[in-house]
Amino acid sequence: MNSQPRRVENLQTDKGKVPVYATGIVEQPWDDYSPADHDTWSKLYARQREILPGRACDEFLAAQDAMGMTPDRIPRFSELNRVLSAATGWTLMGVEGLLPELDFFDHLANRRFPVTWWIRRPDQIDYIEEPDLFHDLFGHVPLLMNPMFADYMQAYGKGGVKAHGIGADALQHLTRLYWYTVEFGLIRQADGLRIFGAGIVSSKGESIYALESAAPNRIGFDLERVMRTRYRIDSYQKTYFVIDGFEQLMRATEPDFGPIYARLAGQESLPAGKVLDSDHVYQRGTGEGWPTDADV
Ligand code: HBI
Ligand code: FE
Repeated sequence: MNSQPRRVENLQTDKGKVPVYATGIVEQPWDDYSPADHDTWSKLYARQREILPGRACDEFLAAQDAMGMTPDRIPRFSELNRVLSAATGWTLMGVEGLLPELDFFDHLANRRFPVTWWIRRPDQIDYIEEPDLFHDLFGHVPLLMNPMFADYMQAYGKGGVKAHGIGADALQHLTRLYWYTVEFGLIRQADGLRIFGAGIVSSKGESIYALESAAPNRIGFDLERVMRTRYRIDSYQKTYFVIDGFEQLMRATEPDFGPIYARLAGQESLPAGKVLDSDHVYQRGTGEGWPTDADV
């Protein structure tokens, strides 16, 4: 489908110029995808599946195979939903793009994952700023087949709805938890560190960088440490956090976050590249190539 989504051009908001997408749920226009769209999916799928064995965690690879994603063309959400809803009760729904946070949290809280219906153009194959169908479907969706991760994502959504009611600081702290786990998380396996974050598994460059580069820090996951830590939007991460397993994520979201937000309110946010004496350090990065501009 060559027509790009209805994108309300960069509105001036209190956060400066941000791309604001027309929100709303859309049926996947599967018959309208062009041959170029299917070819982009197929190229990206093959390229990632070429480099992910040995890099992505076992659960991710097993789940992607169990879902029966079609490598040669864009999968139909309706077909994936049959398998996914039977496995963990999650369903996919098509959206135009980034949703307002409360909408997004509410969908997660009800086991609905929003998937962008359009895929990047061929000339964007190596990088696209906003999440497209490949990022969401290839990156985020497979792990929703894993019961522990599926529970974590729903708990995160419920927490997000609550945090939205508390205020911006709570939301900022919770967004960092999403960023350093769901998007850019690493996990420890018996045979080494592996990737589970969607932002990494959907990117060739970062799939290699996150595990093999000497530049970034790799630090053991600690909930409040993560929630204090700024991050990068437009470059590879300066720090990757490593969970011991999905149970650790589940346990982390069990307590009421109220007291945690209260504690965090009195603490400085940490620069993305900082290492604390209290950190469990897998790698203290060299910092080579780190951007010098401000972290988010
Ligand atoms: N909307 N469709 C979509 N997908 C996301 O991943 C997403 C979003 N809106 C907000 C958002 N992510 C982030 O702010 C999360 O940290 C909440
Ligand atoms: Fe994402």
